This record gives sequence, C-alpha cells and structure tokens, in this order.
Amino acid sequence: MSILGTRVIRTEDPRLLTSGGVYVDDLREPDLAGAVRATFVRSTAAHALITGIDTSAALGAPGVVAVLTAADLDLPAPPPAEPAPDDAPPPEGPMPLGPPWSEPLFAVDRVRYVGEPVALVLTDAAYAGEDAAELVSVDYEMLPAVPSIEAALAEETLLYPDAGTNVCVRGRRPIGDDSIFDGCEVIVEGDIVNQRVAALPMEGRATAAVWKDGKLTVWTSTQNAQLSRLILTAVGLPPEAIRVVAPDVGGGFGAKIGIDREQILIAWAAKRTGRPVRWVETRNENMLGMTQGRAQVHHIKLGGDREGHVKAYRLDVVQDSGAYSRMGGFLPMLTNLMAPGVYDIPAVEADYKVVVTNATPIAAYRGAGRPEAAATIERVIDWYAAETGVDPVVVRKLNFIRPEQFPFVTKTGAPYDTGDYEAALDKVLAAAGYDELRAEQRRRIEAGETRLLGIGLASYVEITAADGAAGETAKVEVHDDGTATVYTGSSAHGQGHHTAYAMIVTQELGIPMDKVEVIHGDTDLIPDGVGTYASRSLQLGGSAVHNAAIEVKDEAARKAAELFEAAEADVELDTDSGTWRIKGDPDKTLSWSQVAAAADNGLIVANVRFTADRPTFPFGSQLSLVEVDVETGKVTLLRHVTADDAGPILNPLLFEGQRHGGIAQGAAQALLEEILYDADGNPLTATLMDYGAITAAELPSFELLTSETPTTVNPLGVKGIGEAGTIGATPAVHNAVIDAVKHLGVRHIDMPTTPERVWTAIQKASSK
Ligand code: SMO
Repeated sequence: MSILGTRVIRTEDPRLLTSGGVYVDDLREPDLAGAVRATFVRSTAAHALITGIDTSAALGAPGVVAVLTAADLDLPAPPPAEPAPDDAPPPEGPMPLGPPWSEPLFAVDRVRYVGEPVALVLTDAAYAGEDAAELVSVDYEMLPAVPSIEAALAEETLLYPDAGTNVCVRGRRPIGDDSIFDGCEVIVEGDIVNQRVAALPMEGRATAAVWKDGKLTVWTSTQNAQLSRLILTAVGLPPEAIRVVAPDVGGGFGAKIGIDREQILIAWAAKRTGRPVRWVETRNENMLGMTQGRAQVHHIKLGGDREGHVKAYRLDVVQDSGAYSRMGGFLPMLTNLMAPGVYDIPAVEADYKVVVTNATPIAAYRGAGRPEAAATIERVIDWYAAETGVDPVVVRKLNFIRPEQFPFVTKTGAPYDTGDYEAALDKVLAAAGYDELRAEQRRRIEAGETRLLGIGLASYVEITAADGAAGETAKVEVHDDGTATVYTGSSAHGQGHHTAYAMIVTQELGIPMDKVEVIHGDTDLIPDGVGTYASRSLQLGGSAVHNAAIEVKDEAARKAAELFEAAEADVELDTDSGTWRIKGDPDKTLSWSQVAAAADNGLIVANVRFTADRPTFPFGSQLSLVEVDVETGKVTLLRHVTADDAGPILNPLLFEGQRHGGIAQGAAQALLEEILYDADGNPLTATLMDYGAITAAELPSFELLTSETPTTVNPLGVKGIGEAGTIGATPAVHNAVIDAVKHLGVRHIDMPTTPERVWTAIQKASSK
C-alpha cells in the first residue's frame, strides 16, 4: 500500500490550531530573559542627505539602554549583498554590484527610501522604544525624489552620484533591429506594467539575538537559516560562531529568503551591548521595510500571420530595484529566460535593465521574475488574438510547444523538461464549459445587461529548482526505540514540509508517521542546507529525504541479515507493518527497534545531499470567469478553474493548499494590490487601511483539476507547486477583466484592475 498520493491530514495542524505556533516573538528561551527591545528610527525622507543625528534626548529618556547609529558601527566592511539564490542558470551574469552601489547597515550620510534604518533604540520595556525613537533628531537636507521607473530613467536626479547613472544592472543581449518582424502580417506593440506589490506574510520580520560565551545565537523568521547565518557573518564572526534558529515562520513568499539589514543590526546590537535583544516589526514597518515584489515595466512587440501563427516576440524589461539592488538586480534575467512561455516562437529577443528608485528594495516574491514573464506573454497573446480576430484558445493551441518536442530548449535558452500544454488547456475548457460561457457572454451583451462576463485564459510554464546543482541536504536516522528523525536543509514556513517528508519516510521504511519527527531550521543541528524558495523543497529536499531513507533501508537490510543469520538477498522489509522478515518465512520477524539496536550506537543513519543537474518546468492552464459591472467598473471573480501540473502529487491536501493560496495571491495582483508612492517618494500604502490585500471575502472557491506529468530529473518525478498557482492566476484574471469589456473598445487595462481603472477605461473607449 502506498501512502504517497493520499490525502494525509497535516501533522503540523493540531499544534497550530490548539496551543498555536511558536514564532520569534513567542519564544521564552531562558537565554532571552531580560532582553532589551529594539525600535528602529527610520527615514521619513525618500531622498535626503543626513546632516546631523542628535541622540542625546533619546539617551536621556526613561528606560533607554542604548541608541546606536552608523557612528557606532565597529564593523570593517558593509555586509555582502544578499546572495542571489542562483534561481536560474544565468546566460550571462549580472553586473557585480560593489561600491558605489553598496547597501549600508545604517544609513550613513544619505537616505534613499522612507523607512530606511537610521538608528536603533534599545529599551528595557517594549513600548518605551517608540517614544524614545521619536526623540532621536535627524537633520535632513532634502533631495529631489526618484519615485518611479520613468524618473529613474530620466536621470535628472541620481541616487548614487558616484555611479553616474541610475541603471545599476544591464542585460547583455541587446535588442536588435526590427528584422525579426519582417513578413509579419499582424504586429501588436505596447507597454505592460507589472506593478509593485507587498509580500505581506502574516508574520512580519522578527529577530531575537543573544551573545553568550563567544557564540551568537539568532532566532529569526526566515526561509533559510543557513543562508541567514552566512549573511550574519557581516557582524564580524565566522559561521561557526553563529547559530541561527528559524522557529515557526508565518509565511515568507520570497521576502524571507535571507535576512535584511535590520536583522543583522539586531544581532550586532546583542554582541555590542552584551544584552539579549528582541525585535518584532509593526505592520507599518513591514510595509516600508520588507522587500517587495514585481515592479517591472515591459515594452513588448509580437508579430505573426493573420491566421494566428506567432512568428516573433520581443520583450524589453525595466526592473525597478528600489533604493538598493539586491535580488532586484537578478530577477529580470528570469523574466527574460521565461519570456516566450509555452509557445514555440521562431524568433525571440529579450533584454532588460535595472534601475534604482527612492523606494523599498525589491526582491523575490512568489515566483520571482517568472510570473512577470507569464503575465506579459499571456496578455500579449490576447492582444494578438483580438487583433487577428482568432479565438484566444485557437491562438494558444496553434503556437503551443507540442508534447513530442520535449525536451525543448526555447530561444531564450530555457531547457523545458516535459509538458503537455494542450491537454491542460483542454481539461480546463471542458470543466469550465468554455463554449457555454462564451454563449452566455454574448447573450448578456446582446440583451444590453450591465453585468457582463469576462473569460480569461492563461497557459503558463515556470522554472523551478533552477539551482538544483546546489541541491538539498537530508539526514535520516532510525533509533532503537523504532522512531525516525529527519533533518532537512529546506525550511518550512507554512507549506507542510513536516507532513510531506514524514510521508516519504513512512513510504520507504514502513515506520508510522507519528513515529517520524522532522527537524529543520537550526544551524547547530543542520549546518548545511540550502533552504526553501523557487518551489524547490519537495523536488530537492524531498528527494534527499527519499534517497536517505533508501540508504537507511539498505544499511538496515545488512543488519537484519546478520541478525537472521541469513543472506542479505533473503531479507525483506514489509513496509505495511514496518517489520523485517525472511522471504517465505512469516514467523521470523524483526522490528525496526531490534534492527537499530544492533547497529553502532543503536542508530542507523544516512546523510544525503541530493542534487539535480537540470531544473524542472511545471505548467498548467487556468480559466478565470469574472463579472464586470460596466456602470461602476466593479469586478467580481466568479469562477477560477485550473489544471496545474507539477508531476505526481505527493499529498492532494498540501498540493491543493498551495494552489488555493497561490491563486488568491495571483488574483490579488490582477485585481487589487499595488504599492504606491507620491511624487516625493512618500509611500501611500504603508498600512492595511491603504493597501488592498485580498481576503477570502473577494474570492470564490477554486475548481482544481488534476494533471500529472512526471519529470525524470528526480526520483520522485515531482516539480514545484508553490508558485504555479500565482503565475497562472495573474494573467488569467487580468485577461478575464479585459475580455468582459473588449467589445466596448477596451484593449488593455494595467493591473490592478480596480473599479476606478475599469470604469475609466470604459469611459475613454466609449468617448473615442
Ligand atoms: S519568490 Mo520564492 O520564495 O523563490
């Protein structure tokens, strides 16, 4: 009997639903007793020179232990930039960013975004910090702000005058002349904005740190304890002198792949003052200081014939990296790589440049560079369908890479492993009742109704676990009490890793799930790990657990043979009961505890690093049905039908959970969410009163279809599902909104398609 593929209830949930999780701010470690509370003084100016910082009044305030600024930093060099997680094999590396682009820990003589850390106040009492922080007086000499990509490109104001430009990274595949469009009968061209959005995990950033006996222990909310430890060497310690622990983590969505300057400063402050320090950010700080996502403008051109065959596509990306280029300098490479999506396009050009702006830094956000590519190609395919008058379904089918073409290398160099794009689309069309929906759409228009239907399609492909060469670690132990422990280098923050990895061990070893413990996120226990991002955990971390379990089984077979005084070939494991026996002799059995007891130290153990030499490319199709009230512009998402193919499904419950959350997040970008700044670089969306985060109230339940095309890249045959829902949902919902009003002459509405934007687009089109 196989446990894989079955709907196993999450083992994480009883604790989370009863006593609750233990997040950084819940920790009651003895070493944290008497910790001081940290409050950051943050820049109130988007772009200014710092001409003075006066901390004297704050130092005299009640309960203040210390006020620290750049002048107190006793560290040799600025921290290393957050290492890019090698999310893709870059065709050409990005320009290395050193001075003058470096990001300081505290702002030194210039601030570049509202929210940038300027000083740190340590207080005995939690809430004394806010009052004391207000007493820190920072003198700013205001500079003109660069609040947008357009302003950055105009270069009237430079964020880094020594660099002489606001362009911090450039692609190296320049756009050619227009010859790839020669012979195209139909050409569509224009700009598409992929707006800046907040990662918005339920738990913001939080860190606690203790310096004791020459060792720095840091508890932090991260997707990657091991990478966090590497970044924390910026406090002037070797990795061995640092222990990072990730307790329960309340979501990350890419913004917690590493840690930021704030967490480094908390760790440094603990070392410097000798007092344990705790910091948990407010939601407002989270919306100013946590890295944000997307923030690209695309200029595109696509050409083909009148029958719907695409001949040429060009994508030119400008990435806003915010004030400091971290992963923002790297993301558009992925956008370029995935530019042609699911289509076999004979000629493709893709280039990018990255600019700095007076805004919060950009980093990974659920999909990290790939959703932007899918959002644009799927929108542009609809432009082309509208221009040719060919149905969007037909255009997609005419241009799909066909199953027999795999493995397929795109013109941008992406080595797609497997796929059946038409099958996924057909499934979705059949389940949604595409023809009936089109008929109802027509009926409402002809009847002059004001609530019209829009049907949006997206067929997508994404790259996951592109850094398979870095792989992932697993240690599996079986103890002489018959229990097993899994140590994984990947990092759970809500996905259900503990359930998934225990299932893999149970499958191989027959040890019941309640006797399998899964441990992650402690660098003392697991010094070597790569972490969770880019939809990599199951395919790399899960495969490592799988292989380690097999090694344990092989070792146990040798031990069992010795105990049975039999040949190893005659020994077998009954995985239903978890007992060892001799083939054909049901009376002679050994339990796991008996076999483990015979091993050294009563322990059978295997250490594995699983690496994959190629990435995987999950794909799928999504159909979104919206209702648009043409009198108010209000959009209601009515139905969302998807076939998301990430290979064999380990646990439908976890798989569906990832898709539900992912689709919601993708729909949110299409409909509601956007980080905005005014002309002076002041954030306009720094609280949840202003930022349109989507909730269950705006969403239907999603109709999830099954499609399972295995990959050969790993032993489980699995690809990633963490980001796929988001990648498909954004263009499907976006296309649906415009589909509802295209007969009124609306060709495009940039995201988010708020009522105001939809209404304005309708008014503009009808006044033409
Ligand atoms: S945006 Mo993800 O955690 O690679």
